Amino acid sequence: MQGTDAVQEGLDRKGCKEREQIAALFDLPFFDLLMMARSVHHSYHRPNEVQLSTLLSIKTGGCAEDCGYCSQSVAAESGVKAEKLMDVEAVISAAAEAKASGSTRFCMGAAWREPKERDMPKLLEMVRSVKAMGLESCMTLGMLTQAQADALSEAGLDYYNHNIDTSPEFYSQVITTRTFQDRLDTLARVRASGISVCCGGIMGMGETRDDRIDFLHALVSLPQPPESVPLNALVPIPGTVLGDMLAGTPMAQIDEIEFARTVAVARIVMPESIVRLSAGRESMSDSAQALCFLAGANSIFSGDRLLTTPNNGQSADAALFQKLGLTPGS
Ligand code: SAM
Ligand code: DTB
Ligand code: SF4
Repeated sequence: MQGTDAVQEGLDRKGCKEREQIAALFDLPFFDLLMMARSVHHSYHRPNEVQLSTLLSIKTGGCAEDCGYCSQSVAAESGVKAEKLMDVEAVISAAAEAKASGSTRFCMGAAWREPKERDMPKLLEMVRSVKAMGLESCMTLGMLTQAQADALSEAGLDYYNHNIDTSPEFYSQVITTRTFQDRLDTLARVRASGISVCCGGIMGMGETRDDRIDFLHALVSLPQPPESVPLNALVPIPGTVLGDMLAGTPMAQIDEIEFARTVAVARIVMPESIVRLSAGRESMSDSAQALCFLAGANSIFSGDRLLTTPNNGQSADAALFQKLGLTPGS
């Protein structure tokens, strides 16, 4: 194990795109890693601000993909019913509520392998309406063609969320219906369209430390790092492959210190990115969340729901922010 000075020197010399440097960060004593991450965080961000995003599932369930963690896959027996794409008016009223509750970004998620051409006009209208309300817009709709990415960009979409989810090596144990390369291809189209990239993954799916290193290495190896990096802790949903496999085996899920460690390494290797402490906060203690904020997480999903699972809710988050002296950021 190298000491902090040697790791810092390696970073200064070789940058943080080398796998070896990322592995060395993971190996640091926890408090040294936190100190380093906090120092990076102070240099690049307002240290006590946490940005709030609100999620809305605009098209729930019935998805043809087989992502092992997801309640919305047709392969899951989670009880989530397939619904059709929401109307623009209903999306606008949810966005108004999100804005009133202090969110600055509204993220619309659809359970699709990819959007159909017939859905595009409605999706573009949603983007324009959310933008007109003074909110940042984000969508996550699955794979995109270049023409679809360009049309969303033209409509004013600020961010597109498309996760690599895990390491290239572990990926095929989680999803078989589309490849890691498919994800990279969509990310390249999003980047080419001028939309900012939101890309991260899930911890606690049974992956190893090496997978977490390779996952972060894949993110920093993109032609440009994502502007926004959601780090999710697996929400084990009964009826999903991973939910059923991991139910009752808490050890298989991510250890809170290891999760905070992953946040800290992400903060150091992607200093300018927003790192979002995403799904999984409901099962985390206040202290575990505080560690993640200390490690450099500076965004959360606010509100009672994520897509199909519960989230901490506004009053719990307000109380936590009060305890920690955090303020909602822009
Ligand atoms: N269908 C689109 C797609 O997969 O690109 C968008 C929605 S999908 C639900 C967005 C992301 O949410 C996934 O890539 C995954 O990282 C995360 N996610 C889904 N279910 C989760 C769960 N049970 N626990 C943690 N994260 C989850
Ligand atoms: C992301 O990385 N996490 C969000 C968002 N992108 C779309 C989704 C979390 C979903 C958690 C499980 C659910 O509510 O179904
Ligand atoms: Fe479909 Fe997205 Fe769920 Fe995968 S994560 S099953 S693509 S909704």
